Amino acid sequence: MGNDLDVVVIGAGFAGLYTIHRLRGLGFAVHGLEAADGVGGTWYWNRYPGARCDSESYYYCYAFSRELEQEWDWSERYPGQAEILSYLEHVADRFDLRRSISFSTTVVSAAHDGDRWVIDTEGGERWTCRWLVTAVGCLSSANVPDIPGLDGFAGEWHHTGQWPHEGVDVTGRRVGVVGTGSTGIQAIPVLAASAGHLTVFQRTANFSIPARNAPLSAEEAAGYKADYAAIREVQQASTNGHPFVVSDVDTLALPDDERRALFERAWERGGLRFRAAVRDVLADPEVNETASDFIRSKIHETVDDPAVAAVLTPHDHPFATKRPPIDTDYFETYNRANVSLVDVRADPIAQITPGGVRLASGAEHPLDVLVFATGFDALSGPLLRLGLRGRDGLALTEAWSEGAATYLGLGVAGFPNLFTITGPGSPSVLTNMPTSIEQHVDWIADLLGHLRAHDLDAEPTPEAQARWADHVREAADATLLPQAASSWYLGANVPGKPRVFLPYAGGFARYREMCDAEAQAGYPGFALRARRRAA
Ligand code: NA7
Repeated sequence: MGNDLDVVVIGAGFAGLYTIHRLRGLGFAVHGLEAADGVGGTWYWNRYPGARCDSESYYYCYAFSRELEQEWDWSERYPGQAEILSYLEHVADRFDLRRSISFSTTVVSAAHDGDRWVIDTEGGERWTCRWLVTAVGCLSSANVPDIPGLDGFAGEWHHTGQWPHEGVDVTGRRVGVVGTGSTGIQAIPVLAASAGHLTVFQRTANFSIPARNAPLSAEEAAGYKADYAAIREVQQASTNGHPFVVSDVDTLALPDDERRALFERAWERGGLRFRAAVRDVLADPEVNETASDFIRSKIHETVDDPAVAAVLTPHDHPFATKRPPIDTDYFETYNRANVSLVDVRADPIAQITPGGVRLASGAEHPLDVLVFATGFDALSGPLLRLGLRGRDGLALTEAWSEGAATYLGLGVAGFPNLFTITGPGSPSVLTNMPTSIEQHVDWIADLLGHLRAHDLDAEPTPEAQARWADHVREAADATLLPQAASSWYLGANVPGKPRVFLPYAGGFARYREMCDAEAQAGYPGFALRARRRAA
């Protein structure tokens, strides 16, 4: 097939693997380029202690193959990193995908030459294709804070998203963790169990719900397998791509004891489903406050030292307006003698010294290992670092200088024949990712079939893109989500990043219907042009 293809797919995680499978099945000459030396994407890189998915295993998986659904056995309620990676490796083998992927191949630039995409790699290879599909993930561009002195740190430091494959032995060592998002909240209890001393540097106290992870019994697994048709139907009709419906209970109408009992049941069941225990949790501030208050009371019940509990208690954003973590013994960990909590909102990190962390007050925290659980340049970051150039040399960095803008999260005006799986402006991180990914890939596959049949090129029109940007903003503004001022949904975690609400908050089912309507109407939001060939 050589290096000239119909389609190049960048990335070999959940999105890239399915794209290759789907497009190959439609007879496209398709090839994947992957920076890592294996498949897995997020689950290849995020090998930090405690790394686990917050979606439950029976639906954090592909739905495109009934056979795959029945063959694969998950061992726990929430799948751990190693198990998800094995699953994706199995998928790559089962569908014979590896022969269509070049590993250890990092894309450094991709430019449209008026006819084709020309893609250059770090290793000096060049690939060309008619259609370029990015499957680079939403959370793959690590955000390491620019703290003075890091280069001179005498111990070892790691970002959780680039964790060494051989692991990090923290036994008996003084470990610091910066960050208490989903990642920090997963890693902290596991690190604390073997570290000599663990110091957590917290900037924002976070709401967290117990995951209640447990082995999956044979009966549970068989029940899910027997029920898959119904499970998938609920997912497709849902707001978040999860197989449960949001309760219709109006908490405000309940007497205090009944409301408390309702939240207690949701707390005992655990997981992201807590959000669905009552209606309007993300729409009505009063409803949200009942949930927020309940979680605050749980923190105070769980943490022995009231002063530590107070620092751990979130007060600056409503519950679930930042991505709500789920945990295993997170708040309990602060009762251990070898764990201390440092409030870096009150006393910020000023410097990393050779021996540890120094705060603005001058307080020193000696460390052997420093862990940055500081998140990612989300959604737009992975696309911006690809060195994309569209029509007439337009750089994506320039096109997005005021913030990321797409049509449906699937394409960018000025970038012909480029399709972005779970790009900014799609529901992506607000949903169960495999569900969104499959919907995107299927939609793109249909569009590519149409373009091939009619020999067309496609790119979103600026008008459609502007309308979509307005709609994404309106959808976010109809919720409490924009109230979390420091959220990565808004780009607020990366210094200098424009503040634009990045994911589409209008719900997966509604989004899917809009995508279907776009296709049925003949893609009116795209300029479809008879194919131009370079002279
Ligand atoms: P997040 O959710 O972005 O969390 C990052 C954490 O790191 C958060 O607590 C931040 O505090 C903190 N942070 C970031 N920079 C700093 C500096 N400079 N100093 C102190 N603290 C800092 O990333 P995660 O990896 O936990 O989760 C990402 C997603 O992965 C997750 O939501 C799931 O979808 C999977 P802040 O809140 O900004 O004050």
